[in-house]
Amino acid sequence: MYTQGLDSLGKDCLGDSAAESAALEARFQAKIDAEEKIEPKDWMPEAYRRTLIRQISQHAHSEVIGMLPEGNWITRAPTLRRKAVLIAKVQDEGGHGMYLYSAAETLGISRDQMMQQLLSGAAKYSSIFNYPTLTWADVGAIGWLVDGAAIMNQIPLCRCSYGPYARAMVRICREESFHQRQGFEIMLTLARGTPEQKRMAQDALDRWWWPALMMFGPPDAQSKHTAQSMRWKIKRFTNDELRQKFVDVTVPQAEYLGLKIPDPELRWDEETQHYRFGPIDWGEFERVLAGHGPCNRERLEARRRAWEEGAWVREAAIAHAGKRGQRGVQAA
Ligand code: BYC
Repeated sequence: MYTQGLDSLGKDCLGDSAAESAALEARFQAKIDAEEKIEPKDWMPEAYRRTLIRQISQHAHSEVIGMLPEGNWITRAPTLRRKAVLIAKVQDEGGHGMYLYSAAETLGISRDQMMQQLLSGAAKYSSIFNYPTLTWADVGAIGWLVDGAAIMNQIPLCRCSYGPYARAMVRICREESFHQRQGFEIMLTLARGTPEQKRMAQDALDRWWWPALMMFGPPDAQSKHTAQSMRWKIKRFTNDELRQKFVDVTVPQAEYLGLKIPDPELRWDEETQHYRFGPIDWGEFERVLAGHGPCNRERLEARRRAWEEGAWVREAAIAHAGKRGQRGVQAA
């Protein structure tokens, strides 16, 4: 539905003279500068469209792949309440993926194409989901740190210049904030539990801290997309700015839990009024992005299997829609 008209807009542009293209671009940027939303049928530069497809589809893939590490603990959640909450959270993540795929479809790419990009390895998904969930405390650490980092990154996306993405993010952020609290509550229970439970919580923090900082992407000096995405108001803050905000809010939370952030260089800087933290191992980040993280292969295998095993559902749904369509035509 949303993609109607995109083709004709594209063709109009092909015929434009350089001066007309420049005028269209200037009008487009003026709209963005005036904080107006860009909607699917509006004219947009091809690079803006491509950037959004890349970011939104990768975001959708991350949500769907992100169901796997936590889904791994549904059968082993320690109580019925924990199990019910975890099922709901994982289901929310599937839902976020669906809104985001729909938002990306408004830019003229199909869900099948996005899925092929994921399964072939052409599209990325968040590095964080290539780490294993070894204990129940990891479910707490994911909620607290991973959803915490996600919120920090995603609240500004509610003001993204592209309307469908911004609107999808409003609902997603509300749910993410609930997810973050349930994770923190698991960590609090463990941190105030037996010495063994506290050790489990500390061990989870030790393993998830640095990968959570990597979620914000490469340092600004190496981020190839940030400058342009900021001009287009897709991104409102740089990767390093968001990483710093996350550290500033999370360190006091760790102190409240009585847990220690695994960074000997971490300290409060009176002058800047921010926490200073030690160097991030960007070599590890690059290895994970290149497919060599602890769980990359397993995650993609699980998605491939789900895609193949779901083929009959997609075929049945298409056949059903076809029959309903025919009946509709006959009734008309
Ligand atoms: N992992 O120029 P840069 C969740 C890539 S899901 C993998 O800074 P950009 C949740 C980047 O794509 C969380 N790849 O890029 C779900 C680019 O490669 P390409 C997902 C990364 O786009 C379930 C290259 O590195 N959140 O919250 O300006 C349970 C250069 O980077 C990563 C989103 O997707 C990474 N960590 O900035 C719990 C949010 N970082 O595409 C929680 C939306 C960078 O050129 N996305 N890369 O091949 C964004 O805000 C931005 O895309 C990023 C990267 C900040 C991630």
